[in-house]
Amino acid sequence: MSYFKPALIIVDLQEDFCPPNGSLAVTEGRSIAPIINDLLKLPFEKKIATKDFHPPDHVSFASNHSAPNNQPFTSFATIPNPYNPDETEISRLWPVHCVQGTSVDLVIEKGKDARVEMYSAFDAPFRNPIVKEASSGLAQSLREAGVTDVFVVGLAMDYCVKSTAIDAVAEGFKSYVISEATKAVDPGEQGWGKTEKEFESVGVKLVGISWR
Ligand code: VGL
Ligand code: ZN
Repeated sequence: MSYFKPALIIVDLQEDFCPPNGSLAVTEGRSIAPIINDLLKLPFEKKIATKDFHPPDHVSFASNHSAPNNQPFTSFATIPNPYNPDETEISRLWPVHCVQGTSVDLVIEKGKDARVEMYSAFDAPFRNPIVKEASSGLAQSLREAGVTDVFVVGLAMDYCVKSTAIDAVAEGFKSYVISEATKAVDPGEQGWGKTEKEFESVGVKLVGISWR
């Protein structure tokens, strides 16, 4: 019996590696995104993504070295070999890219409990003991970080954005939804209109961004 159990590993498909604005944009890098979306439809046993996630003082950033050997793309530095502590290696220097804190720090998987619909990122267990095991731990991790106010954006305004923003209030945070950064599933009054009124009644503030 032969045995085949494939995994897919998607490496560093990140904005900083994509045109037009990535600091280390790979030519035509973004063009692979739809192909990878198709590959994700195939029955891989595991589908894994990596994320380049550097601290600001990372050794690979040309700007962390001194002139004249600090030209991104063309300069090299002698640095420890990560595979052998007794050796060094010559490593290429890059523009600052994929710095921690410049994209998402935490991804919350939600809707994981097969029995229940769960729109909220908080998986608010205080509302339904059934979902206690599914609790995302988001409120706890925000509190641990000292967060006081949450700004919610994304899709869809009248479902998951709404539930998340409302649960944030229930969890004791000041909660805002940024109007330019969300869209509703249902058109007009049914979607945006009703939701806006609900926000008003529970204390979620629908705010605009003034710099754009
Ligand atoms: C990468 C250069 C620097 C990569 C990451 O993901 O290929 N390249 N950091
Ligand atoms: Zn890197």
